[in-house]
Amino acid sequence: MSGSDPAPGSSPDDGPGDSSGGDPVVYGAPSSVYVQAVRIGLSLKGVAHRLHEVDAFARPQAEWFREISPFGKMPAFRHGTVTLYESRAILAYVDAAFAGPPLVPEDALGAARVHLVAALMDAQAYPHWVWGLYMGRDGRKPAGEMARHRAAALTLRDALNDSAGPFLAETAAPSLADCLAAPMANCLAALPEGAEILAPGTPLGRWWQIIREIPEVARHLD
Ligand SMILES: N[C@@H](CCC(=O)N[C@@H](CS)C(=O)NCC(=O)O)C(=O)O
Repeated sequence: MSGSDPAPGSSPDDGPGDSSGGDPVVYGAPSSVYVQAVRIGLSLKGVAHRLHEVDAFARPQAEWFREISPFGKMPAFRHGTVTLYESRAILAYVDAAFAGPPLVPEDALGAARVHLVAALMDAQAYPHWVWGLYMGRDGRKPAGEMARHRAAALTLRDALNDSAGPFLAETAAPSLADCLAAPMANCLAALPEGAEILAPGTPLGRWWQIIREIPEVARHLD
């Protein structure tokens, strides 16, 4: 389904490569939760893609990368003449441009729920689950800061547990929101807080048991 550019494509200085050949190209590191989200979306749609490895955390960033990702964040994306950045925009494009199961429902409320959960992943899950609890694990951040992340992480858990499931935005199949949420929950799952937030028997815990086993998702989780 997906491949990874070999060594020549992984140097930050050798340009974005040729994306005119058909398959979309995702630029970023396979360990990035946002890169994983986009790759999950492509796989769920059944779209073959290439990963062009770029480490957006490395400095200096290559000029060609800043041209396709002006804020220097991964992933960036190319499909023929189309160039995009920001995971939610990329996923929306992938959903609309390719056949395959929809990542956003057509009905107004269903679509709104997906966009709400996707927004929560950006605004709450990334800063608190990933950047806060995961990056601060094993005493890497001060206790006071960790307490703030823990409180926000639990508020997010409570909001997500309001969903009737089976997927996070109450869709019958994985949506754009699940593409973003699965890699972030995967960071959490490795932590003591994960046992609480993804507790079996809770809506979020049941979701995690299902989503992590879906092959198109599992193959991109670190
Ligand atoms: N809102 C962006 C966030 C992307 C993002 O924060 N990516 C991180 C890696 S997970 C990154 O590239 N960080 C590099 C940096 O901040 O220098 C999206 O949805 O794509």
